[in-house]
Amino acid sequence: MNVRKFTGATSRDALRKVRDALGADAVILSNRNVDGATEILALAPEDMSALAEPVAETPASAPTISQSTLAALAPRNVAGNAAENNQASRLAESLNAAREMSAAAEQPASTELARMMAEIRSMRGMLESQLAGISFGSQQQRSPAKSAVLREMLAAGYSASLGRFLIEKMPSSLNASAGMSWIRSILSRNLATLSNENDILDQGGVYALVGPTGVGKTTTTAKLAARCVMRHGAGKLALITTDGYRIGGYEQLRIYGKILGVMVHSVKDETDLRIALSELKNKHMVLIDTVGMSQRDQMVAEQIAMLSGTGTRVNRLLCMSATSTGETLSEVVRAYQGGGLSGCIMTKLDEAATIGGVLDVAIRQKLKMYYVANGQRVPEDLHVANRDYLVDRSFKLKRETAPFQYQDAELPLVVANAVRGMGGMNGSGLREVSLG
Ligand SMILES: Nc1nc2c(ncn2[C@@H]2O[C@H](COP(=O)(O)OP(=O)(O)OP(=O)(O)O)[C@@H](O)[C@H]2O)c(=O)[nH]1
Ligand SMILES: [Mg+2]
Repeated sequence: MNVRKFTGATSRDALRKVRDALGADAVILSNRNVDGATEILALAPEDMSALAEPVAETPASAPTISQSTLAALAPRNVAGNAAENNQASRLAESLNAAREMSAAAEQPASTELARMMAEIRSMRGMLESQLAGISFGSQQQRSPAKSAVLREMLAAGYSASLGRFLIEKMPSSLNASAGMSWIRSILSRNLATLSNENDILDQGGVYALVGPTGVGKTTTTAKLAARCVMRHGAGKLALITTDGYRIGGYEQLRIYGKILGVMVHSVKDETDLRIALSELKNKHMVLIDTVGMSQRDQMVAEQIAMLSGTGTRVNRLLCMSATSTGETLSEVVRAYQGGGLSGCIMTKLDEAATIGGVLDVAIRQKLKMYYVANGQRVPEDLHVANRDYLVDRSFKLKRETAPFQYQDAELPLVVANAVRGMGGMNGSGLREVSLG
């Protein structure tokens, strides 16, 4: 493959040079400004065929390794063994070549080219993941504290991608215990919680509790209703359920309503809900209990449309059971996100062996955590979320997770997989994690 560089005072000049040298069908790989001039990297059309060859086999013609890749590999190059060095630099070169080429995907000239670019992108993903594994392996040798911290995070249920992201940023001077304090403070800083319960109870408004089946929506609605009644009186609150057609659905909330002295309205569809909300607009607070549905159910989108189409602002609070895995919860958030969730409520804290997964998802998705439910008792088992307590607790929970623990030697693989799964070195949601 023969990538050529053309420079011109303007884009037009540079493009003319490309056309003169390589013809009208030249493939532009990149176009950027360098010191006020335009620099274009281009490829002759006949050279495109070279792109179809496996990238890993063409390190000799690959451009130089990028600075960030070098930085990731540097320690290994000093201390590591020669074979691994070679493997790492071959990977780095191939990765760089794949990167350069995938830049061309911005202007696919044909389906064939698009197909090749897709292949290149997938190779790039694979190479990035392998590099991450190798670079982590070398870091592991240099800094056992970082490995120990990562192992702790994984055992607490946090994702490998968040773990890897944070231990990379963790100051190397810290030992394992200071490292854990550092991690706790970063996690806590990034977990948004209700600063004061007045924000919801005194401000009032319409809140709908949504989420998968059986996570505790009805129970939590009753707990919230009780808190509201205790503070403002039963007359200020109304309850609505969209759970009218399941046997016992309406009944469950109606019983709680009766105990609290609050009317419970049952609605079937958007029109019903619109009418009910307009009749109840003089209420300080309206709580809507919704029918639970799997995040994989297409009805979720209909429910979001129903709640957003009433003309009244309905704040949707997602109930996330701490007993679900982080993977499941990520899926849940994606499905229920719709036009935007106001926040979340963690339920079943009392049943969960780890709560890192739910905290991880809340941090990554920037979901403000309002409350935490830790039992079946209404109204006692509901607490305003406290970020320091939750993060601390995530590492302190006694857990029977021995069969799920990773050995040191397995950690590089876990990290490599995390990079792959997140679609690159900077997984989604992680770039915005604040470190100080
Ligand atoms: N241990 C524990 N159980 C809870 C908690 N919250 C709710 N539950 C129990 O979980 C079960 C389901 O609770 P519901 O409130 O009916 O859940 P839901 O989300 O309304 O369920 P669907 O309407 O069927 O989707 C009940 O047995 C509750 O008592 C909690 O925080 N901890
Ligand atoms: Mg329910």
